[in-house]
Amino acid sequence: MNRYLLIASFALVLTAGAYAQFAESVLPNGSFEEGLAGWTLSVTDAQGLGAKITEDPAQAKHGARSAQLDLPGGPSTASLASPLTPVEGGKDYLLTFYFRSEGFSDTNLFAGVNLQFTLTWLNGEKKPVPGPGGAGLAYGAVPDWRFMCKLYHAPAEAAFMALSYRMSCDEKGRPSSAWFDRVQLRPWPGGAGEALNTWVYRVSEGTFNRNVYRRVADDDTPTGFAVIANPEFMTNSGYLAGGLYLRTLVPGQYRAIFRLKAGELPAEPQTLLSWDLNTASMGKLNAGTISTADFRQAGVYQDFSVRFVLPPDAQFVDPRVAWSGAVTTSVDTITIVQEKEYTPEDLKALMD
Ligand SMILES: [Ca+2]
Repeated sequence: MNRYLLIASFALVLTAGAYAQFAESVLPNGSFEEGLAGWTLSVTDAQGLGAKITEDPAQAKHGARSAQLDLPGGPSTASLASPLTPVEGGKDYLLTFYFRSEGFSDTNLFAGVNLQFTLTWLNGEKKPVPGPGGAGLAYGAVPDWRFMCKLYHAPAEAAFMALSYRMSCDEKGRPSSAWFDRVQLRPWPGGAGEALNTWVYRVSEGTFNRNVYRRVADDDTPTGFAVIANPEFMTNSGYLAGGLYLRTLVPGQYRAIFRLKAGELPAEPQTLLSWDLNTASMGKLNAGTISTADFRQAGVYQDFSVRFVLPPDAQFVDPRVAWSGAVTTSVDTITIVQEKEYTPEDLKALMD
């Protein structure tokens, strides 16, 4: 191969690499183009109201079909579980899907009809293992297809994942339907990206629940202040950090860094806190827990870095920490690092 050809092929590799973060989905028939093949349906309808799960050839966000769950009002449930999808334990995965709904509630408050998604992680013997779960979807009707996006860290023992959508209606619920399409679970490459932009927020300046926690002097922080949760003085309630409501972040890839200190590290590890990256319209972009076992040393600040993908229309991102009430915990800063700003091509790869 001559010199010029070499240069040309190198350039090609670079171009391909710019979008390589979007791997193929490992979840089979996520667009329901093969109908409900591979999915497991379960309907409970003791009164014979006509609850059902069908493929819908009239409505689709991707391709020509979607899955439709129908509850005609009255006590009934319908659930739709994905094929068992092979995953690699300890790796990150990006779950994305579209849904829309009719009926439900006019007020966004619960009116007898509930819709949620859950994740079940299973080991090589297909036995469930603990891991990050799903969330409730909107109580109010969502007339237009809504994009959902969430980054998951597969438990170390996981070999499979199953996603399921569950809809339920009680005696007060009105007739309701929900549609799902383009369900994707994409392996997400590991490692932190380069920092394009970095924003540091000091929690002690006010983004915490002041009714519960206190701002205290702390010589271990650059500002000399931190917010503390101490089991001697308070019980578990309220956000130890939260309320930033970041509205200026553009769609892209980010990491959030929670800077935390644990007062002591008990011999028997305990959950110190839970964290999440909450949004107005699409729930939590990522969520998890931190245990005392995750700290190297008691009384020393440590950074906990978590990644998230921000699609358009999230309205805001609120990085939050909820204390578990057991061990004295201090929080210094929340840092947001932008690793990649999505181009229109990236958004197309994420959302199409
Ligand atoms: Ca489809």
